[in-house]
Amino acid sequence: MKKTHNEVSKFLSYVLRHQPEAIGLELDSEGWANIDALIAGAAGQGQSLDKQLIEAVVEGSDKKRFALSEDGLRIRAVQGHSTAKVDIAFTEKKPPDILYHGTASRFLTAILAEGLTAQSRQYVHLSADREVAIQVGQRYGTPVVLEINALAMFEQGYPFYQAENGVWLTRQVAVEFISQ
Ligand code: HQG
Repeated sequence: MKKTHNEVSKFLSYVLRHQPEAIGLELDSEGWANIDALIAGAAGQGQSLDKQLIEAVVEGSDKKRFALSEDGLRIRAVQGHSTAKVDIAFTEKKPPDILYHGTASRFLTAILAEGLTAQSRQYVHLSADREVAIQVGQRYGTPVVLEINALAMFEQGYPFYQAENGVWLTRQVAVEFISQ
């Protein structure tokens, strides 16, 4: 049966952010994979993909999760990695005064005790848009939006980065920079 774009997007997130070895795929340190190798690796797991479908999913991705190389031969996830194989050289960027982090109410006690940590990913993910943060928090339960004093953090020497799709990244956020 033909896969939906959502199914393909989830599969691409899985192999390009988390488990490339699940299909024997090589990612370079910038996260790039050869598209033909991805298609061949997926086929080996009974997952039928073709280049046109992959391109349509990249183009249609609501959060612009993926990027194609200029020559069209390679693909990567632009953020969200947990695999240690990838270490994207993001450029440091001065953040706005406030950034938002959406989480679930059940995580609040731990977050207000130890701060935000990257959990299984490489970075804590932040958004300039409160609405986006609500949607992110909804994935895990009753959403709560935390306000992060990003500029104050930056001015105290904590680096911030912005992925190609606009998502803000930092390694961790100490409790003193978090308010509800
Ligand atoms: C929470 C999606 C307990 C944190 C989104 C979050 C995002 C803690 C969860 C991107 C904690 C980790 C990332 C602590 C943090 N104690 N819980 N000390 N510190 N947490 O999925 O930010 O659709 O790894 O609040 O749009 O939810 O995949 O991170 O709830 O941009 O493209 O631990 O994923 O994008 O969850 O989401 P995640 P996230 P995609």
